[in-house]
Amino acid sequence: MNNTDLLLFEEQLSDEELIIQKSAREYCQSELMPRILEANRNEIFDKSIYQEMGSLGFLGAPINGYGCAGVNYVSYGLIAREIERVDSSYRSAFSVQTSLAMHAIHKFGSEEQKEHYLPEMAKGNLIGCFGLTEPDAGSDPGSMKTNCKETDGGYLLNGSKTWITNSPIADVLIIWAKDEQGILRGLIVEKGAKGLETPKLEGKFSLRASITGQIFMDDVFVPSDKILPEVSSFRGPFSCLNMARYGISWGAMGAAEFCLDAALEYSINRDQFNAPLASKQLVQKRLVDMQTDIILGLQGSLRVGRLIDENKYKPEMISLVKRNNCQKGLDIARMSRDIHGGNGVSDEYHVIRHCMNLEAVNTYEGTSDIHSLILGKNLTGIESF
Ligand code: TGC
Ligand code: FAD
Repeated sequence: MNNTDLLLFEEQLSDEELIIQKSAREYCQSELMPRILEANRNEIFDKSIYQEMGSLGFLGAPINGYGCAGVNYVSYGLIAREIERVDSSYRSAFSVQTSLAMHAIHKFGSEEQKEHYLPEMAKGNLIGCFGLTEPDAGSDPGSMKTNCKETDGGYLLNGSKTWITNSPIADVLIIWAKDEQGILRGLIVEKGAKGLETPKLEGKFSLRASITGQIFMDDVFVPSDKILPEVSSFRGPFSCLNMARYGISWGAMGAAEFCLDAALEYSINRDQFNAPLASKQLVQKRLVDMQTDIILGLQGSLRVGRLIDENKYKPEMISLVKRNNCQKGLDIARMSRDIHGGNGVSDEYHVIRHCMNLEAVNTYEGTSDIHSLILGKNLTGIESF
């Protein structure tokens, strides 16, 4: 038993899960960690990361067939945790491709759509994005204005989306829009379509190694065979969000683990008042608070993952771990930054980057407050959105 794995987390993993965890950790530490400082400073997202992740079977990992690995949801969570131990931007890239874009096509697409898009997306040759949020419809996507009207051979799509991960570099855009009857539709729009613009959002001081943009659609023609045939309500995008939110609950703990390890090492090695910082009771309490929240947060995600794998999950379980782990992850990152003193605001120590990232992670995929309200509705039976 080591000092950090007090509840023997790893004993609960199968041999296959341990192998996946090990290979994910090795790739992330050897290939992603050396790139992140410059990528974060200069807002670089290196598209070849998608092909690297594809070659390791990470993209669309829980999907069976279509060139995907077909692993369980616990393994998917373990991959998210390892990626976000390096940076939330890279986990965002993994989540959007796997759980939002590929999952939407796999769950709601036609056989032709699956065969056409999924193998190339699994290899990282086609990059996906997921357009739900609009300038006036964030927490309340039901009030979206983006619409599609039937025309000869397909639909004409009009509207705008904002805060969309990957939109400026996406080849395959999953767009959510209401039709003339007010029914929600999922449409696959391809890069280069006439009337489509995807500008980058500038000035983002969180997830700087992820590219985020807007989507403007002016009479974009979408042929009938690019409509996702199995979606006709918000159950569609929310089902994708369930899986992405679950992955985030693991990822936030990966970032938190990095921050705890950094705070531990720093406080053991830094002397003030003739003794290591780690010898001070105040510092030890903070380190132990961090450790406790990580151990319990990982147990929560593991339990939800097992329930997803047994097909026994409810969305509220996912809200519980997304909300808890993101909030705790952010608190841990801030504590670690404080323990690092002045050095804590230097990106060379990496914890300020995790603080900045976890601000956005706490907000996207349903803000902390929205998950409180989902859980509040479940507890009281009273809706309060
Ligand atoms: P409501 O009336 O409750 O439900 C409408 C329909 O949806 C169904 N539903 C769900 N189905 C599956 N899973 C869930 N979690 C579901 N939640 C609701 C529901 O059963 C109903 O189905 P049907 O067939 O009967 O019509 O919907 P509402 O409009 O009252 O919304 C409730 C609320 C507030 C919970 C919802 O709007 C919400 O979750 N808001 C948060 C928005 C959000 O999470 N946006 C995320 C955008 S994507 C993103 O952030 C990507 S970041 C990516 C990255 O870089 O990692
Ligand atoms: P608002 O909904 O305006 O909320 C503002 C504040 O009000 C929050 O604190 C919120 O909790 C609170 N609030 C809202 N409603 C209530 C209520 N009923 N009661 C109490 N408090 C309330 N979206 C996509 O579709 N695809 C993406 O790929 C994507 N990527 C993103 C990447 C980044 C970096 C970021 C920051 C966002 C991304 N988003 C994406 C958008 C994200 O999902 C939204 O920002 C999020 O859902 C919140 O919406 P909003 O920003 O409009 O905030």
